[in-house]
Amino acid sequence: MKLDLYMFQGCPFCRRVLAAIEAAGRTDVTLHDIHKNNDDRRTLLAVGGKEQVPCLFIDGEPLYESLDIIAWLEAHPQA
Ligand SMILES: N[C@@H](CCC(=O)N[C@@H](CS)C(=O)NCC(=O)O)C(=O)O
Repeated sequence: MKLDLYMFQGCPFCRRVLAAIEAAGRTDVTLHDIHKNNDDRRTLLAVGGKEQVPCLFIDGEPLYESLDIIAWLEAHPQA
């Protein structure tokens, strides 16, 4: 399963998700900082339909809302 987290560093909701990823010791989530990479920002808008972060792409399917993302990650621990 391919996991891509669209985020930016100053976003408190992103930090909440990042803290959960770190606490779980996950290494299977690729980070995409939309403030550092314009292609990532464009991809988020094109696929997700809005620039809101955090957004977790699960095999290319966007999931918004930090608490929903954390709940999904907890329900799907790294193999
Ligand atoms: N309820 C959302 C709030 C996310 C949010 O407000 N993110 C801000 C950045 S800190 C954002 O992306 N704002 C721009 C937008 O919503 O288009 C969550 O918990 O993930």
